Amino acid sequence: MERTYVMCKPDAVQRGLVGEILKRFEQRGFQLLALELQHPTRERLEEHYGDLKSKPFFPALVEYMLSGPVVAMVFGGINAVKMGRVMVGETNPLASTPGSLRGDFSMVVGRNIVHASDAVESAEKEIALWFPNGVKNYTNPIIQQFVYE
Ligand code: YYY
Ligand code: MG
Repeated sequence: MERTYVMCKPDAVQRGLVGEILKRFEQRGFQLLALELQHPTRERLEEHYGDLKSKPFFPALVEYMLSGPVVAMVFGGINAVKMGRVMVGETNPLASTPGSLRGDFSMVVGRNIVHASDAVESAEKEIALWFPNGVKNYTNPIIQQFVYE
């Protein structure tokens, strides 16, 4: 089962959008594998966004992500990574279609409410970073029988 890392950013937590974000992944058929409200350190955020270190927006991105707690989540599913990106929408909310999370709940790139991994390899890295004690698998017969064929 493929896994993806999804994170409600501080603006989503402050705006009370955590339930909405979780609901959409659940109702689509993703399996919830981990969920935790966290107050991330600067070090963890700089690691999470490590490939963006040289970008001009990096300092502002880290400050935004440090502005309040986040909700870290892991979801499993067939094509979970690609599907997760579709649920979230484009990086810039201006390009995100209504129906996607960013397309429904955000206006600007610097407050785009939610993160989802962009590749299977980065998903596994992010899961290890945000859940260093590991994430257990469990079977869900409802999803197996009625969401998948
Ligand atoms: O994966 P995704 O979040 O869609 O975009 P990334 O290119 O990985 O950038 C991470 C994060 O950085 C983005 O969600 C907002 C912020 N950002 C920004 O503030 N300004 C940009 N021009 C690009 C990205
Ligand atoms: Mg990204």
